[in-house]
Amino acid sequence: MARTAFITGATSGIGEAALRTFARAGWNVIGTGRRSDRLHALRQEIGAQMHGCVFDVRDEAGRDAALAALPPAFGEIDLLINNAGLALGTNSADQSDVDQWKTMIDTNVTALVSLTHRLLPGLIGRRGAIINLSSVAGSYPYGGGNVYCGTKAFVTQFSLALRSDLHGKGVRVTSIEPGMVETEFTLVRTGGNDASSSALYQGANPMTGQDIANTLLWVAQLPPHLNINRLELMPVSQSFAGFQVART
Ligand code: NDP
Ligand code: 8X3
Repeated sequence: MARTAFITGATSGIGEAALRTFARAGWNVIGTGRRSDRLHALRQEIGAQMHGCVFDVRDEAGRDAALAALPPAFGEIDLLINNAGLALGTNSADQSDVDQWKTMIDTNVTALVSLTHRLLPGLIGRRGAIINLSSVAGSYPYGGGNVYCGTKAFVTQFSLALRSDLHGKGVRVTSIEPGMVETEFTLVRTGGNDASSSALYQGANPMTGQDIANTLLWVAQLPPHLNINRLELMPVSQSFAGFQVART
């Protein structure tokens, strides 16, 4: 019987590529997002193997209504991919908008833990798996990253701590930590600034949503006795820079 993956943030970027990739590999896929037109188009493309759920991940009532309405063929979730997330702004902390900070925390942290908690009993029952989209931003701080970096550090550590709590229960948990992936991420982060999004990726040969989707599928289809705890990926063009020193 086909396994079922629940993929949040499937209307764009990594999640959208994952939806197609898992469906092609024979999984039943549930894709979520706020943009119903995109989910509708994906359903048309992928067919009966896909079910779309339109809700804002921060809206628990909307999420639970969507879960309660899952068709029977999609009711038993084997894999949760917590992918929906965003960065807002690149200003230094003192110049940042606190409402943007709260939106990142509500989306990347609160909604992620709430959905995980909601699906955990079923995942334990089915000896399923959870893959969380963290980021290199969770390990390497950078100027203007402030709360986004903080949310991703949370996602990584939450993933590792979940592994401890799930000890002996046969549930796999993985933190995926990509560097630069060309998606709508920078468009969202800059409030729709096409030019600055294109400039960031220009000539960088960044990773693609498909690169990450292939990795997600590989992790998900490993033999059940094998757990990837965390996995960091970067394009070859991206690497590390040094510390900064403010001199008087
Ligand atoms: P995109 O902006 O292309 O996709 C983000 C997805 O998240 C969309 O499908 C969007 O759907 C969904 N989403 C965002 N907010 C909400 C919300 N409140 N409710 C429901 N869905 C929401 O970005 P990526 O594909 O790049 O990002 C996916 C994940 O990967 C994120 O967690 C991001 O932090 C992480 N990541 C990205 C990297 C990159 O360089 N791109 C690198 C490392 C990690 P909709 O708008 O329709 O609701
Ligand atoms: C996205 C990667 O470096 O823009 O998480 O924060 S980065």
